[in-house]
Amino acid sequence: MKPKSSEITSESTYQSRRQFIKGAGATLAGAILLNGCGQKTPDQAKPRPGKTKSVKDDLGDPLTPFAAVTHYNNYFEFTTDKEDVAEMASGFKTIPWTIKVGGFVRKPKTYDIDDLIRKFGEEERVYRLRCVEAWSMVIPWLGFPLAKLLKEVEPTSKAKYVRFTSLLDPKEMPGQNNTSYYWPYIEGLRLDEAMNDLTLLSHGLYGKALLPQCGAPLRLVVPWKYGFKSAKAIVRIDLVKKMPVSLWMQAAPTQYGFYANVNPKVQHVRWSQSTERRIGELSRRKTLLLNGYDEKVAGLYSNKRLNEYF
Ligand SMILES: Nc1nc2c(c(=O)[nH]1)N[C@H]1C(S)=C(S)[C@@H](COP(=O)(O)O)O[C@H]1N2
Ligand SMILES: [Mo]
Repeated sequence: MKPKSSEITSESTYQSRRQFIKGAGATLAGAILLNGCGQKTPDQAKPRPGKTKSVKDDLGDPLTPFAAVTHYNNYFEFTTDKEDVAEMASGFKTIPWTIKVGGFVRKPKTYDIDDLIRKFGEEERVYRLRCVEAWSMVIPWLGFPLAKLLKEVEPTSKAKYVRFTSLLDPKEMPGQNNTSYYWPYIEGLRLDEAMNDLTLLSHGLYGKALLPQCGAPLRLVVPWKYGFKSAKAIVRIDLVKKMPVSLWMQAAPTQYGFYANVNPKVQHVRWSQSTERRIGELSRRKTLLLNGYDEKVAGLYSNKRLNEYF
C-alpha cells in the first residue's frame, strides 16, 4: 500500500502544532516535568540521570538536560507526538532481548543483550544529535563502537552495507498500526561509515541504561548524519550487498535519503537546514557541516556525495 501524501508530512507537523515551544526552549526542561496544575506527575517525576564524566561536548557546548533528552523524542513506533513518547513507551519490555547479526559474515551470531553489553563494554561519548527537523541536543551516550561488533562477526568481501532492523511488534508499539509506513523501521550505513570510530551502538545515556523512549535496549548513534539514521530498539544487524532501503526512503524518497549527512547548504524540500534550535536555548545556532564532525568523517565522501543528501 502506498503511503498517503497527507501522512508523509508527519516529520514536520510539530513545526505547526508545536510553535509555542519556540522561544520557550529554555524552560522546556522545567515545563515538561510539570503538569497543567504545576504538579509533578508520578510517571514524569521518576527518571533521574546517573553520573556522567563529561559536562560538555568537544566544541564546548553544554549537555542538554536529562529531562529534555528523555521527554522530547522521535519514535514513530509509539507516537508522532514527541512529548508523549516517554509515557507511551514506559511499559515497553526490553527483557529478554536478542540481537541477530548475520548476512555476509563469516561468523553469524545471535547475542543476548546482556552478554553483548558485557562483551563490548561501555564508554561515554558526548555527541550532538541533529534532527532533520532542525532541532538538536547534546547527549552523553554510553555504548561501544559498532566496529567492535562487526570485526567479531567478520564481514566477507560481499558485504558493502549494513542494514539495521528495529523491532516489529504492533501489540507493544501502537504506532506500527499506522499503515502509512512500511514497518519495521529500517536504516542502513555503508560499511566504511559503519566501521568509523564515531559510529556507536548505545545502550545508555547520562550514566544509566537507556530508557524505552530513547531506544532501549540498543540503538545506533551516527552523530554526523540526521537523527533518523540512528535507529532505536535494534533486533537485527545484517551485512548486505546492496544499499538498504530505509523506512524513510520508502515513505518519502525525495525528502529523506540514504546518506542524510548533516549539511547546512543542502535544503530539505520544505525548510532550510542552515540553522537549528538547540533544545534548552533561546537563539538558533548555525548548523555545522557534518554536524561538526567533518575532520573525522569528511574523508568518507567525495564533494559530490557531500552535497547530495541522498
Ligand atoms: N526505530 C526508530 N528509530 C528512530 C526513530 C523512530 O521513529 N523509530 N526516530 C529517529 C529520529 S527522526 C530521531 S531525530 C532520533 C531521535 O532520538 P531521541 O528521541 O533519542 O532524541 O531517533 C531516530 N531513531
Ligand atoms: Mo529526526
